[in-house]
Amino acid sequence: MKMSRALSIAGSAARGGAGIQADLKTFQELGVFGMTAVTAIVAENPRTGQRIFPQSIDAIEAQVHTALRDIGADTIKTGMLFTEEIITKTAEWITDAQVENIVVDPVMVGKIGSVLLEESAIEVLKSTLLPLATIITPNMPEASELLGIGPLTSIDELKKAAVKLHEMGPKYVLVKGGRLEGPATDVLFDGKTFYLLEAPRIDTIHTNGAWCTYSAAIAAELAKGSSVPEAVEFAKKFITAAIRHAFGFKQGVGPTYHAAFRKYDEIGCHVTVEKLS
Ligand code: PXL
Repeated sequence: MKMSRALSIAGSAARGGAGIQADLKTFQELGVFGMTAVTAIVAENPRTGQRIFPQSIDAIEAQVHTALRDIGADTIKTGMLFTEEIITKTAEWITDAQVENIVVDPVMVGKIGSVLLEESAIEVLKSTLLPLATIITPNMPEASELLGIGPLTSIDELKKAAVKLHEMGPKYVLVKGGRLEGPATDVLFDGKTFYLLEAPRIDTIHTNGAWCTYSAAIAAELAKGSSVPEAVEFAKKFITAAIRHAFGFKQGVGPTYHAAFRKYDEIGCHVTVEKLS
């Protein structure tokens, strides 16, 4: 049996719903062999404030090299990279690795406000990592931040942002539009064609890890050989189910449920295709 493989270079989210933990759970759900290189450990404590423990470049590099040398990868996904130096090195490792699919989730701020990327690192992210990506998956605030513009407020603005982000060099751009009113609509753009992916809005506050999980599902489907539009359409169904069956545990914004798609139902996602005029 051929086993597809995905390596996540990202932060560890101690609560288990986001970051490396979301990636591994999602890869497992989708039948992909998951590997990790932990860039930083995030253990948020509302009483003592944010605690982020970045790992040394040596430690991150050792993880990347072990995984790629001994197992190999069909997809590399990046999440929380935190510093300029980690981004620069990650771009070098990705260039050397010659892996087929590169998913760059330009993680900046977590659902509960954790700062997951230093502000000074944004320019380096744009110049080194985005051009290497098969697909980048910003949410609306991340898209605004990358473009240095104000908040996006409509599908039309999401499309314009996708066009500008595409000029930074990735093959595909997915702007995750979950924060607009109405159905949860995302815009995928490949330089010529827009794909608008629409799913029902789920009324819940428990969406911790939703962005990571969505991008991880894309990474897994690409590893198995799907095209980018196929992978994104499947991932949209996967994340919609994960949000619908999310958990409120003891406190705060609870995690999405990574196994929901397999366990419960297939929630439809409507895709509209438009050519750039
Ligand atoms: O969901 C964004 C995210 C990414 N990576 C790590 C996180 C979070 C949010 O909490 O902790 C490590």
